[in-house]
Amino acid sequence: MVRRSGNRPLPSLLYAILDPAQAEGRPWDFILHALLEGGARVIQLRAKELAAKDFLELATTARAVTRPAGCLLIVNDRVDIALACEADGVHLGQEDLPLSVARRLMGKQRLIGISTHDLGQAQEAERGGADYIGFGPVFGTFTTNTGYTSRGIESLREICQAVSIPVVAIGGISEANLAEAWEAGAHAAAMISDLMRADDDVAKKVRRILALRK
Ligand code: 3NM
Repeated sequence: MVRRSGNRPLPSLLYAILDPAQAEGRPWDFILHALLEGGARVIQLRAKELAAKDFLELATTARAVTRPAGCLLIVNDRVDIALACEADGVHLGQEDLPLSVARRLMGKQRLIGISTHDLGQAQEAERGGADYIGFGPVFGTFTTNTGYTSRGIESLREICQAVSIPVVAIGGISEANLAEAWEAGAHAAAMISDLMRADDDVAKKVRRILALRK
């Protein structure tokens, strides 16, 4: 497991989310390898449509390749699967297990990220001991219905100034606009569809993204 250091627990500006349901039929293991080859060092597994057994199989396979690559593995929604596959962390939404319960189960060393959509939620997650927050949707997204309108770059900036834990911008982030999220103070930018549906080589795309901030 990768250990946390201070309040910078995410070692990358890109928070890649691997979601097989968004991959338009491309094999998820192919995308996973391409993400790693391109240099992704934080990967979240999101598999809302998979049965627990299948999610665990995916997560266990992903753990086996992310560990030697030095890539953090975060499991979306499922504390049980995060623990079972020895992930580095779990990412929880507002409707998932409460942060205090998740912390008890996950322990101090593993990361817990919380999805937030307004200042109150962001501050509550920080007070509760989250290691980082997601904030969004920053831009319009067709990937999920968060129930929230696009928050915009200025709200992202406000959130980044209001909390001291890392903020991961999410929602409609693409290669074309993620620099705006970084400039607003986001520690990292999360991407699903722009990565899963990349027309060209996913590894090349990740390389191009990481090169934007060198
Ligand atoms: N959470 P894409 S927005 C999973 O605002 C998710 O919390 C959001 O997908 C939030 O990169 C979102 O394809 C979808 O827009 C992100």
